Amino acid sequence: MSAALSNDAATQLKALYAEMQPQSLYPLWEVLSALVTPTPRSPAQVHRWTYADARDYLLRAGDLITAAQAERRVLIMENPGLPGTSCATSSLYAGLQLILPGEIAPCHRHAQCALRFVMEGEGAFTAVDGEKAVMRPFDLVLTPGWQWHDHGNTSAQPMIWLDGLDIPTVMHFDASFAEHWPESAHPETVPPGDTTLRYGRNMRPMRGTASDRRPGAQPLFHYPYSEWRESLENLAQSGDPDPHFGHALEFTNPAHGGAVMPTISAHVRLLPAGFTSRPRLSTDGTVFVVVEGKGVARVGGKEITLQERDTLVVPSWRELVFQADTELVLFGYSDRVAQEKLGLFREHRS
Ligand code: 1HN
Repeated sequence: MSAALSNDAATQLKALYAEMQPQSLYPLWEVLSALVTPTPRSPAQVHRWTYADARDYLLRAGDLITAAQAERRVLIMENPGLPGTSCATSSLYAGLQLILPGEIAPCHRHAQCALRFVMEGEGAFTAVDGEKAVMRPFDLVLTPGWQWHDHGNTSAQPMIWLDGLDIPTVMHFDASFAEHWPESAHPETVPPGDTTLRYGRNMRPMRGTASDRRPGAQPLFHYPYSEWRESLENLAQSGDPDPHFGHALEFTNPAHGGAVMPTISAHVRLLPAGFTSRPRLSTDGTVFVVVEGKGVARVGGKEITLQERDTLVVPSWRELVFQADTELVLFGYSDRVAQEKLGLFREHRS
């Protein structure tokens, strides 16, 4: 509300509001400027979780509750600006999951899309529709919406990964569905690696044939570190870094060449030692994991030091600068793809 009201009108309006309220009616003019802001005003805060600290708490939880008891033994990385919401950004969730040797996290499926980014351990698996993706550090594994998934650890070491899900997005649309498989693990449907050979080689089984096994829109679910790191290295060796991103690669869905899932985009970037990015703002609040190296993130006047396996969340529309003290490799995921589909995505590069 801009122009001043007479005292009399103001008094009568207050009385009007009080009369309307029991009928769930409110004056827009009192709240309009908070609803339609000239630029985004996320209540989320920039925040870093140090891996060593989070890992310690997670292992302590591992002494007290099994994966089967918990269904998923996860520490939620909740944004301090969004208390009580289990949100890392306004639209995305982040957590750290632990599976100890011999454990199984039981099979279920849900409308929510999930990604796993492996932090530690080797040889445990996520099975997607009964196919195991055997995980190594910094592999990306997807469990797209409504695909059955269970996790198991047949290795001798604890396995820890970051879970990234679109939980707040699904909640926003009131579109959550979930169900449990009748047994703890889905029966093995095909040997590990089958999907990569079938769909991950710029080919696909002829549509409508019996060998076209995977859901058409989401065939691929394992993006190994060994492969993406080699591609990123090649990029870094053969050209100049982008001034805002450094050397950056987006993970794609081979079904259409776009983002990995309908609600989540994921990428990796490599910043050469000594590189400082140009400032950039974007509407997609992003969760980053430090894969290699040391550096600093400068976000709206705050300086945050970054070490290997730290998790950093940067909310929508905060000016972000990365400074690489050593060569710095980052993984990041955001809702960029969803915003692009809705015509909302914006960025500003200086
Ligand atoms: C979930 O299904 C997993 O499958 C992990 O590992 C974290 C957080 C909220 C809701 C579902 C998993 C989750 C989740």
